[in-house]
Amino acid sequence: MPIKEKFRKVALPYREEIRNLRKEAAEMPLGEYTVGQAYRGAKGIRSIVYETSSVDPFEGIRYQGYSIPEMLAQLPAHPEGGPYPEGAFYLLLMGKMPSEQDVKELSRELLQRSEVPPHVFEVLDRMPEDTHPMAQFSMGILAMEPTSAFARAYREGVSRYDLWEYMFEDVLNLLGRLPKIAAYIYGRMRGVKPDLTVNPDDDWAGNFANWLGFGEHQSFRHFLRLYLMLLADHEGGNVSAHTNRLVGSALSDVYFSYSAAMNGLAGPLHGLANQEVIRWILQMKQELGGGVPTDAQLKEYVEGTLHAGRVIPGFGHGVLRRTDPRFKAQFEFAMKHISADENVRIVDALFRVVPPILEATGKVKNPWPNVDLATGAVFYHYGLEEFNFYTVLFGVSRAIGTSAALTWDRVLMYPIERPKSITSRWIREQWEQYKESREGL
Ligand code: HAX
Repeated sequence: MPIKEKFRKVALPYREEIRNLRKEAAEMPLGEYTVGQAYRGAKGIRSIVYETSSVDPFEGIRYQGYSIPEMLAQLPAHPEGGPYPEGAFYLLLMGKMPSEQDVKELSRELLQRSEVPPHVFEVLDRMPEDTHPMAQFSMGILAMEPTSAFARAYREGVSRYDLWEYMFEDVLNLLGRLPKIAAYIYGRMRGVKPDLTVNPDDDWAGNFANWLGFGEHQSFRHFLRLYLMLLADHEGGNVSAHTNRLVGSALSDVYFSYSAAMNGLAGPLHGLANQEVIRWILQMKQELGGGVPTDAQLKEYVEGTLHAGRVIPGFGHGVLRRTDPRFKAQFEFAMKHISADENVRIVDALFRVVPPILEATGKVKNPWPNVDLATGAVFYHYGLEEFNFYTVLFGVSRAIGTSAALTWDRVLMYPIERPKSITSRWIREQWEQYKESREGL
């Protein structure tokens, strides 16, 4: 019998057995936490120290203590619109709001570091054109590894106390180069070689918009800044930030760690959800004959998606328990600038229709929109219709926060991460003893 068939006979009954054990033993304490939490992806277990940001389940993210509305009010903004994302990096790293001057200096420094070693583009050119842009992005980042100052310093025996300085060099180079790599990938998707000339009078995100081919489009540039600022950091436990930190904790350099982080961001339950939302909306429109569906049609479509055993993209969260303020900021932008757009109107309708349906399942802990619900509708409206590319934009943003955090990890010399794992066999044994001890009471 083929090994897969043999394994299926073992795996499926075991899955059932563990499903029962998870239910029965969910409340059994594991130290301060429970078996249920261990099985649910360590949700709510405080075991990561992450310096730059923190998520409150009801209020959302705070960068160094500043909420999204506070940042939108206080971060320096470009005259044509949008907070400078470099400002978020400054805030996350330094713990205080940058001045206009701080942001301009940083922007200039990142642009000076934006040159991508030519071999990186050659590596990308060797990949089949239909390779998912996130696979290209991850590969492009990894291809820069030979340029790591941190790896060289480690090889040369630099003291552990000083390694963070080399990490910081890598981080700045990474942030400088990522927009060019992303723009190159976007160009490949459209069969064009982008003009990657730096305009020193433009900001970091403005140059990125130029390289993507949207330089003349003021609203796009405005939204791109907003987007890159909003998604930069979301504390340390989400898949991309945690991966970056975990891999970095082995003293792998930032090219290794951020490439790995991007492989996690590429998952549909995480960053890929931004492409999945618009893909799902477009498919819905096609199946329902186009236009904005009625609420009744939407309800039926959403229920059909659930019955097919799929998730509703753009809703739910591992930590948040209210509508994500990062969604609100994007949605407010959309309602202000492009409220007549069909996809924006569908997002508006989904915001109304989906939460009660998810709530009625009785199991979804957060039925409200997450950060990814409105993104695609806006980029699509502005002509960036290649939705497979959206997660790359997320990836450029996420580098801002995770790199600031990783720099702090090295400054503070946090050790290699190595949480204790347990087996289901061990849990079952503990569970039997626990039950016995409680029966004796
Ligand atoms: N649609 C359908 N079912 C959902 C759901 C959704 N949007 N959100 C949660 N559920 C289900 C879960 O699959 C789980 O079902 P099972 O018990 O049968 O496994 C149950 O409700 C309880 O899940 P939860 O505790 O509420 O949520 P999790 O922490 O397990 O998962 C997810 C959080 C974000 C992965 C989840 O809400 C989801 O799959 N959402 C849709 C995908 C999505 O939009 N992801 C992007 C999230 C934001 C982000 O990270 N962006 O990068």
